[in-house]
Amino acid sequence: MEIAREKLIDMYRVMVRIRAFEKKVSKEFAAGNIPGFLHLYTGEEAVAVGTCANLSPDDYITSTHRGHGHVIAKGGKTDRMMAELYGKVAGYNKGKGGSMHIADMGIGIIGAYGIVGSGIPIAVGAALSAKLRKTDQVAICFLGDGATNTGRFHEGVNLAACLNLPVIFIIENNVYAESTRISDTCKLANLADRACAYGIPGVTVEGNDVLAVYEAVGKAVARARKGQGPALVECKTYRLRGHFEGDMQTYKPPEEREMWQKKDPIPRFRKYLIKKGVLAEKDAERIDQEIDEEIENAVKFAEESPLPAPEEVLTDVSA
Ligand SMILES: Cc1ncc(C[n+]2csc(CCOP(=O)(O)OP(=O)(O)O)c2C)c(N)n1
Ligand SMILES: [Mg+2]
Repeated sequence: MEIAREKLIDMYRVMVRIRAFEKKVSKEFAAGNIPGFLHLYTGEEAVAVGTCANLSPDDYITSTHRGHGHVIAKGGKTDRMMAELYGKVAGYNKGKGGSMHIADMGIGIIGAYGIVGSGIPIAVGAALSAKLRKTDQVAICFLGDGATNTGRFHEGVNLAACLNLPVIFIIENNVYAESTRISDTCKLANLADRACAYGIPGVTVEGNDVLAVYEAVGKAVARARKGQGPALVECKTYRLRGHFEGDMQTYKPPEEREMWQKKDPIPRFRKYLIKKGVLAEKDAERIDQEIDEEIENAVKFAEESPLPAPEEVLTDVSA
């Protein structure tokens, strides 16, 4: 597969941006500067980046409680995201949604959902809309291994299959749902095998290899754009941090953590790009520095924005 040099470099840059954003957020959260709850995507960046590198701005994604990576990979701006996490007016949801609910309709991010599996029917609905409007848009549904055990998964994937909708389900199999191993709640070695219950293609890829993800999702997207219906791509990955920030992770065997640390997708891709002559060491360092500056500016942007006025508490909410 031939991928343009600029595209490869951009994929690296976006992975670094996700990592740097979350590293900063983790620090600011620990210092008490960010309210609420945080679920970091650290270690899983190749999944969002390899997937979204196949999309255009008017394609749709739905995201999860672990959504920073999806939003950044789809083109979300780190300053408005940071402001949202700080609960400030300049944030994507005017500071009222926080880490788990970032949306930007203008670039197809039709929501992140804290209720496990609830992005599934929404992505299916977006794909139905694209089909009825006869566009070539696709909808990507990011979901966790745990979410495949919800009723919404069965209903959503089955409906998408029966209506032949342009939606791709990206299962981020990071081994755990909170502290529960997927092997304790599902007897399949590969979650992609669930696809055959719905009569759609399913493939398992190494989720820490951004190019493997890019290629597998690319095939699924091409099929969907041609009207050939949904597909499922399972990306085997690992969250290098806890379920939430503050999780002691006592349920993870140390050897498992060590093994996955060695498979960190970012150093792995960087090494590949340098070896292939796509990137020189000093170019990679420059990208890392530029991203660090961007994230520092994002924090400044968030700090300078006001909190929402108290009288705004009941606007933009529904009940
Ligand atoms: C319907 C529902 N049940 C339980 C929870 C609590 N909860 C939040 S995240 C999570 C685990 C989800 O695991 P997985 O789908 O594998 O996603 P991951 O956190 O690993 O990215 C649970 C049980 C919830 N948010 N929604
Ligand atoms: Mg999981």
